[in-house]
Amino acid sequence: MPLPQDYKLLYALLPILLSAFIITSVYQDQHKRKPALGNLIFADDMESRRPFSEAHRLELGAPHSLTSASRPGGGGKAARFELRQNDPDVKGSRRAEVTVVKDEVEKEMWYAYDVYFPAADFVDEDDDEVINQWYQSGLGTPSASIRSKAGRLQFRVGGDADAREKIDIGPVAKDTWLRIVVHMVHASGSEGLTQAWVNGKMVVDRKGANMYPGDLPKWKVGIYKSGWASETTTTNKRVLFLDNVRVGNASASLAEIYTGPTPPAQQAAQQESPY
Ligand SMILES: [Ca+2]
Repeated sequence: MPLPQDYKLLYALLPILLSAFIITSVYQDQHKRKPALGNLIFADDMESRRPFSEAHRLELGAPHSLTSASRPGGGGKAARFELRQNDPDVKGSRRAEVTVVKDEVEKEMWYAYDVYFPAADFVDEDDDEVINQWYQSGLGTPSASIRSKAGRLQFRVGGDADAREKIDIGPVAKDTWLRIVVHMVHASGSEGLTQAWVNGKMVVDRKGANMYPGDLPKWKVGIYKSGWASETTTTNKRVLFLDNVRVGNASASLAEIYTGPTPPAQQAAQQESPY
């Protein structure tokens, strides 16, 4: 029996209607899982079972390299990084690192995280390690990085690999949370800008090149200890915790990127700074 004209039209349109329904569902599902971030292009409070699940790439050599842990001092969860001297090499050296953003990096950016160094598992020594770096692929040692060395945090930055400036930004305070915020205009020329705050206090305000000529850097956090690839040092283990990792674009602000529940001004008034 021939179908009425209306049914023929319905059957003809059915594949199109179904496709539209599926596309709409997938879009809505993605929308539900990714809340609007405003001017932030990455934000992870580490409360999910998998820390850094939305990051660009994980560079981990062992099961202990990156785990989900209780936030020291309470208040939910944090990401726990552990690097051991005898860990397998990852990309030619000892590292437990995450590339948070790569392709999303633009000329002007904001970066922020909470970091916690446990006294028992982060013993001071002269041999340094990188806890955060801006790395330009194929161009060797990072043009900008935050390192720990002999109990001090050091911001190393410049447009010439052999003459990067070393700026002391305070002690590697133990068993307490440090909130680090960095604002950068990435440039290999004089228009470059590097600003940093620790616990709301400005510790770097530097104009000038903060990268080598070439592509914009990717941003990495974790533990990278190049010395351990070829030698032992006075310790064989490094542990740190990260929480509230955020990356913002040029339209972000210090208040928006700040990694604490309270704005910097109030925070400074309520807490005694270790600096
Ligand atoms: Ca958290």
